[in-house]
Amino acid sequence: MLKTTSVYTDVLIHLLLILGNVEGWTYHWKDNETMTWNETRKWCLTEYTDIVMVHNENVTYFLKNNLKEKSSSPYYWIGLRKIKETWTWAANGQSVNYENWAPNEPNNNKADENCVELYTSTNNKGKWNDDSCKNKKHPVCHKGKKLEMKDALLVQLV
Ligand SMILES: *[C@@H]1O[C@H](CO)[C@@H](O)[C@H](O)[C@H]1NC(C)=O
Ligand SMILES: *[C@@H]1O[C@H](CO)[C@@H](O)[C@H](O)[C@H]1NC(C)=O
Ligand SMILES: *[C@@H]1O[C@H](CO)[C@@H](O)[C@H](O)[C@H]1NC(C)=O
Ligand SMILES: [Ca+2]
Repeated sequence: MLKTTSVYTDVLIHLLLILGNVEGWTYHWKDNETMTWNETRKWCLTEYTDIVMVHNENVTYFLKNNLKEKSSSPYYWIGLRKIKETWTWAANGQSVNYENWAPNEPNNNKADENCVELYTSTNNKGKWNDDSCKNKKHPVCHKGKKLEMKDALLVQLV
């Protein structure tokens, strides 16, 4: 009985992670492929809703806890890039108000850093860095479908 319960709990936790969501958005990424920022956006628009918007601490918290921890590049692209010197979210065209830069970033190295990655290293997990849009990193998308926790439970019972 104890064993069954623990397996059940395990499966449940796993499902909740897969279907994990923040305010109705679900998050989707690839750990085994890398793309430029433009390719990432294209892939997200095709497969999901858009390249991920990290517009508050709850999204940061979710990504910090679910993306794969890495000790070095490549990390993950997020949906923020510079348009006419303003950091702008691709998904809604709005400029940033919540920001979560790593120390000494954005530094616009070589005057060619117009896209933003999210670090998943131990020291800077969840922090942002501006980088060249041409570099290849893992994509993170979001999907706008409303998904409540009770729906996650329903899926498991089916
Ligand atoms: C990455 O993983 C996905 C899901 O497991 C798989 O469908 C895809 O073929 C993999 N891609 C590569 C390049 O290995
Ligand atoms: C990305 O796409 C935009 C708009 O389609 C284009 O203006 C820009 O040059 C592209 N950037 C790179 C690095 O390919
Ligand atoms: C983060 O989530 C908590 C709990 O759901 C909520 O109370 C809070 O308003 C959220 N914060 C933001 C900035 O949306
Ligand atoms: Ca930088």
